[in-house]
Amino acid sequence: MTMEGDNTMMKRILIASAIAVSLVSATGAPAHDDKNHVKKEELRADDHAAALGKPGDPGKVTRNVVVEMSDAMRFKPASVRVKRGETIRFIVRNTGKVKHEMVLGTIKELKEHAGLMRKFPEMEHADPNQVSVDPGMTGELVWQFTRAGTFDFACLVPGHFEAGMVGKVRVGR
Ligand SMILES: [Cu+2]
Repeated sequence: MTMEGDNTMMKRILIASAIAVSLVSATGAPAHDDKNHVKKEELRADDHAAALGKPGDPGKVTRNVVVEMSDAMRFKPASVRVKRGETIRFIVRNTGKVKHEMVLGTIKELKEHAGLMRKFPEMEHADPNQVSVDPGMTGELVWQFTRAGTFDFACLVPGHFEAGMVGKVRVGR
C-alpha cells in the first residue's frame, strides 16, 4: 500500500487496525465488532496518539529529521531529541531489502501492537503515527510533539521489534 493509496481504503484500514489494537489490549483476543464499536474505537485510537502529541501540519514543519531503517534491524539515529511543540518531518529511508516501518508510540502500546502483528502478519495499517516504507524507498511522517517526556518508536514488521528495531524520542522543554 502506498501513501497515495485510495482514501476510502486508508480509512477502512485505519478503523480496522484501531479496532484490532484496542480489542486485543482490552480482552487479549480478537472479537467480533458492530457498527457502534467502530465509532468508539476510532475515538480511542485518537486518545492513544495524544500521549505523545498529534499528527503534524505539513505546512508548519520546524525541522526535518532523517531516519534510516536497515535490515540490521536498527534505526539510525536510534535516538532523536526535539523541543516541545516542534513539528518534525521524519524523512524515513529504507536502505534494506525488506519492508520496514516507523511507528511512534509508548513502549507499552508498541509491545501490544507487535504482539498483534505476530498474530496477523498480513495486517496493513495507515495510522497517522506511522509510516511503512518499501525497500529502497523513502517515506515521510509529520508529527507535532506537544508533551515533554521520553517516547518510543519501533518497526512492527513481525520479528523486527523483537530483534531490537526500536528508538527513542526525547521531548524537552
Ligand atoms: Cu523493520
